[in-house]
Amino acid sequence: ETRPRRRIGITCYPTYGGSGVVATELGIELAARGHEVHFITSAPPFRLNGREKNIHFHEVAVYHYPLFEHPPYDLALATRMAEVAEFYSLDLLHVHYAIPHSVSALLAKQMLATRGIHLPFITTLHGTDITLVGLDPSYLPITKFGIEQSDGVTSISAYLAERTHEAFRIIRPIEVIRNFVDCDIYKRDEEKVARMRPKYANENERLLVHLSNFRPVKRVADVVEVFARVAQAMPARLMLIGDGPDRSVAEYLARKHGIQNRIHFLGKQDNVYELLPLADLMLMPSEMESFGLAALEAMACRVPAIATQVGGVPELIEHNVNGLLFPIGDIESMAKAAIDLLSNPTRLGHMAQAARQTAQNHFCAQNIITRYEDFYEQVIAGT
Ligand code: GMT
Repeated sequence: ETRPRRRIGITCYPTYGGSGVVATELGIELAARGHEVHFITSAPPFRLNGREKNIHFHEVAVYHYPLFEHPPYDLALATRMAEVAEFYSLDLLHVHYAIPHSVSALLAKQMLATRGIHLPFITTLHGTDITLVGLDPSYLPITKFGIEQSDGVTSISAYLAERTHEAFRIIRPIEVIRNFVDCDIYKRDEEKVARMRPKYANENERLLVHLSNFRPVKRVADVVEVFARVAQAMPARLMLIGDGPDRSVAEYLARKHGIQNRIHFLGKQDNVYELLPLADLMLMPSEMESFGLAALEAMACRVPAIATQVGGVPELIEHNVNGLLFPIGDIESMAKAAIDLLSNPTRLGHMAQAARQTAQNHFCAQNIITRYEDFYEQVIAGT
């Protein structure tokens, strides 16, 4: 292996959402390959214990002065990025989620340039930074600017790259590097499943799962509606993993349908790789997913998903092969499909196997991390 070892700064939202998960996992994988990784974030990324080899954490502290109605996080971040980059001689900054991270990185780069230090930065687009937040007219110009000024831009699906080109009228190339999963951690271990599953479902019951941050875009109400129909047709239980604004809606609907004792509200969980393999089927009826990392994590654990045909999801799920896709809000079709599939163990088994195969063949960390490493070299060489 002739690849140079690099010093890389990573910034993300550390505690919430898929972009933070991807950024953290990427940092862990890069460190395992010998690179020196510096997380520059507002809090420690949740999967880190702070003692991993080759990983450093630099907290961005925001100064609260009574005059500031809104503490200037973006500026505090830019300052910390510049300090860390200089102190540790970083080769590159890699920011996840455009707002405000690209603009802070640009400021850091400009601050360092006045002192003769060169610091290129890459922005990875994850989804809502483009589809929701970035399209709010007040955010659009600054998001577009941050993307255009980046030394390299990647997106986690082809859909998102296309969407960014269209909606932001951006002509610069965007490298599509899809999300990944550690197939050695996210897998089904029969012995572990046999031990843990009885805690969540009896042997005669089917177990469904949903994993998200319970924001309206996830349509958690549809999850409960679909499950209510499944639970009427067969003995079944549902694990709801995560927390967020729509959790009370889910609880309300569960009570309304009289199925609250069939649903495990598990809240936020760190080790989802232990819970996902226990399920037979995932429900991901989102209004939008630029990729759908939760479905990939489930698929790697041999759990196929019933999902919506939106955004980048079809780049991961092929209808009737490794999962099932439906229009947004089509609760009846999703429920019918879930009941049919759960009643047909052979078909479910084939789909589970195909789901694992997809994760292994196309989305395993090993291959995708190499794509990032190649892109880093390209950007470092080109700037
Ligand atoms: O979906 C969320 O609520 C979180 C959001 C984020 O940026 O953290 O997720 C986006 O990035 C994930 C990781 O790349 C993707 O798997 C999700 O599909 C994407 N969410 C949306 O596009 C709604």
